[in-house]
Amino acid sequence: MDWSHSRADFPILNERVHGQPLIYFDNAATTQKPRVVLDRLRSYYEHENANVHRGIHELSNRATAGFEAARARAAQFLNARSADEIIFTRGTTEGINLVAAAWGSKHLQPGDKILLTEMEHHSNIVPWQLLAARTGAELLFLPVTGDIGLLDLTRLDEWLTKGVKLFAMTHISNSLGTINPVIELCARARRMGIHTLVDAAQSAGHRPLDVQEIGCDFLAFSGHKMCGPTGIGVLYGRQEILETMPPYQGGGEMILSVSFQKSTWKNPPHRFEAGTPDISGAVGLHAAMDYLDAIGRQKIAEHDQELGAYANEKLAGMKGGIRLFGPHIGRAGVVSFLLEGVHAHDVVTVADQRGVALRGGHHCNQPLMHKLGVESTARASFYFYNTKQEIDRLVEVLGEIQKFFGV
Ligand code: 7TS
Repeated sequence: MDWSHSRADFPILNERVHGQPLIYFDNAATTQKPRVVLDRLRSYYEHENANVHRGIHELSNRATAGFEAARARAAQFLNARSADEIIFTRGTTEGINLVAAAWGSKHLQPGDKILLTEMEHHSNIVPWQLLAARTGAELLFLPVTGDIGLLDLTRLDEWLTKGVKLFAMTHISNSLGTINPVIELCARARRMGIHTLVDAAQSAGHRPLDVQEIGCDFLAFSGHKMCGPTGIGVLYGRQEILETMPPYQGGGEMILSVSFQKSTWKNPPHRFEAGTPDISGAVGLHAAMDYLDAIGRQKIAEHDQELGAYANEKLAGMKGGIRLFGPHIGRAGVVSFLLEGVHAHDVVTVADQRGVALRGGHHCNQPLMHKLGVESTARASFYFYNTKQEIDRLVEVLGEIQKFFGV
């Protein structure tokens, strides 16, 4: 497959930074946006902009049609049974907070347990800590094994015990590049009557996702990590569970009737979308989903894995000390590493001077970093518009950095 056509769809990839051609390797933080998404945002504001659901005038009808078409498209993108299972959020973080607040406060008792893994992003830890503090529930963490960063599945049944009410797991680790077997994890939880939530922030837009095949109860993702705009995301929730949940926030759009003392609310998904939503974000996300499916998510997944494996192999082959994190095979397009004797922030700062955008830090995985015995790593994360030549350039730049720091 010739990926140079896709690359040409992204105007920003022609930028120069510090006088150098840009090599954008920070896709786990956010991806770049193709022209079709930028054009869709512009046409929305030029021809359709109004508030949704409330008006009877033509523009309001156009905006509502665009917003609800995006919901139906998201349902199709995830193979949800119905568009009523799709809630628009600000992103993965808000999706998880919504479940913690609305599902958690209704269904959790003191002493109940929530199972997470040691490789979770802070956004799949902190909302549960807040919920635990409110309800008296307890958090458990499924261990990760060593630097290769796989979940210890041999011990999973020890953790899927009676008191566990929810198992929330990341699909792909944003710092290790581990791809977790979510179908198996959800099936094993379901057998024990435990609900499941999949954090798909790093997998949506990178591989096919089918919530019925995964068998999860909730799944959250962010539009901005898959070619869509910032500020929009999706929470999938199984309909019969959404119906049991009280609202997350109160306000306009989510009510049936309001009196001074009391309100009644709409059915899901509107019950969970108080206030004016990110309408342009939703229609922009619709364009992003169409764009990704025109390329093919399976092809994107294969390309990601090829780039991840290539980078892993090239970095492992570097002279001088380098520590690599994450699985050696079957990894996603995310590679974390440390050059011996050079702080991750210094690596990122010097790479930036050469036009290479990396990320250095704890990647919102502080407990995992602690477990690995490091404070931070440098990370290169890829998307389909990246090339092996760019990875070769990264290796060259890292060699220059080693020389510069005399290591
Ligand atoms: N879950 C995972 C696995 C993530 O990687 C991220 C963001 C989030 C949740 C939160 O997504 P948000 O869109 O709600 O912020 N990860 C990263 C990252 O790796 N670098 O910057 C953000």
